[in-house]
Amino acid sequence: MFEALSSKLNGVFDRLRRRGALSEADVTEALREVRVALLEADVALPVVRDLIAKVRERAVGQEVIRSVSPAQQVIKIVNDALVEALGGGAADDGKRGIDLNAPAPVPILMVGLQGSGKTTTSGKIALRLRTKDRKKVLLASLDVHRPAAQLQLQALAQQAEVTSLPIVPGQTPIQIAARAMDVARRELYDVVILDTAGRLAIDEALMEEVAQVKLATNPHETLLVVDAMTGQDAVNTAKAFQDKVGVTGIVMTRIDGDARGGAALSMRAVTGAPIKLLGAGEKLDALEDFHPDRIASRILGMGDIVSLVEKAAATIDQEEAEKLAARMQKGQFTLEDYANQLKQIGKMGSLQGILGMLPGVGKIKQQLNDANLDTAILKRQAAIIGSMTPKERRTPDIIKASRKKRIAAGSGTSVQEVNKLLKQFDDMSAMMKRMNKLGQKGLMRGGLAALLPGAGNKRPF
Ligand SMILES: Nc1nc2c(ncn2[C@@H]2O[C@H](COP(=O)(O)OP(=O)(O)OP(=O)(O)O)[C@@H](O)[C@H]2O)c(=O)[nH]1
Ligand SMILES: [Mg+2]
Repeated sequence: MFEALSSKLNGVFDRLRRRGALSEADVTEALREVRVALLEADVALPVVRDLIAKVRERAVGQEVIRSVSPAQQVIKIVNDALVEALGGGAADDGKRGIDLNAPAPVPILMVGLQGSGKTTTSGKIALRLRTKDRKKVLLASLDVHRPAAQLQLQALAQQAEVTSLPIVPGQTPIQIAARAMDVARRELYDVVILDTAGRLAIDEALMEEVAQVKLATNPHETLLVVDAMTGQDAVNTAKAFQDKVGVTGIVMTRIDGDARGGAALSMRAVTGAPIKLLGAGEKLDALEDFHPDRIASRILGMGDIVSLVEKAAATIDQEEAEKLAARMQKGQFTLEDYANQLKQIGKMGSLQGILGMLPGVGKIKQQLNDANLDTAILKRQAAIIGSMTPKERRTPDIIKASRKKRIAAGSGTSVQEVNKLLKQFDDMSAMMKRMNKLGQKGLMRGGLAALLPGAGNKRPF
């Protein structure tokens, strides 16, 4: 979501780095560019002003200009200011993630505009609480305005393998909420998620309905769901909800789209409410915790290694990965291993999303877009390898014209594609040799770019 902002800021900082010694005028000029970049990313004006003022003050106060690596210092100061704007200050400690620290059943109320993603997010939260936190979750839809709304939540509950409150036609939202809490108390649920009806705009009647449900259920969390794609409107919506209903946290959805990211940066300052979660896709597992420091790193192009490793740890088979690493080190990496790896990567979701978390990837991002790299390609490659004999997988050198034809036919691809895969595998083997030579330290220093066969090469792997 922060790609445009990230690439602009990187441009500014690259120029700063090239300068070496910085004059005060250099810093002022850089800050002017940072300001423009933030405004273009749709960050609210008062937030931009505040952020720039803070950075300027600290940059002067710390005598950046005379320090050893002035550009790095400026970047560090901007980073810290971004983290603060995103709600990373000490005052916000303990306000991240969903707070379940209350007597069970803990009610969570979901509110927001029409189509912002309340129902989907309810399902996502239910799935996460059941699997990660081992909670017994009850989902209840209070949406009596849209005919299929209650069935939609019921279907999501099934997917998440949690219970949904039986639908009783004709009940009011308050009656449904009361019934949900009653069932939850009797059947010893840990958490009750109450999904409310959306509204087109800040509609007084519906707002009143939410306020009443809130009064009746006394939710421990009132989560406002906003669509990141609506930019500043999301911030205005949040402000209105905060003033009229009161929310404990914000869930920002559709960060998988090309939103400019300004809303996320403005939210905390304008509404006073912390962003707690991010929705990054339509699937139920596309829910991320909001970590201000990690987001700031992503914006500044430093990558979000922590999230990447966490994601990998959750999806990749540890034993498999260790075996693979051992074989790589011994130079025994085969096409079979490659097929296994493809499967694991496929499990982690979109490649663009994964690579976006890596440091230094900004520069090759375009390359990746050009290569149109997506999981569909991975599946085709897996099919190609699947059509090979075990011997061919171990010694791909024996794959000549007639074998290529057979493999292409067997996998429903073309000889060209088979050739491409074999070439790619060759490149990979070469890369692994380089990786061994580079060693761990070199890898850290050069980042991913060091592994690529020649910077600027069109082939990403
Ligand atoms: N790409 C993407 N789509 C999302 C995300 N969250 C929700 N959606 C999609 O947005 C659409 C609307 O989501 P809902 O969960 O029905 O929204 P809602 O707020 O409950 O809508 P109403 O109940 O009508 O007010 C659905 O098609 C979802 O799949 C997200 O994080 N990313
Ligand atoms: Mg809904």
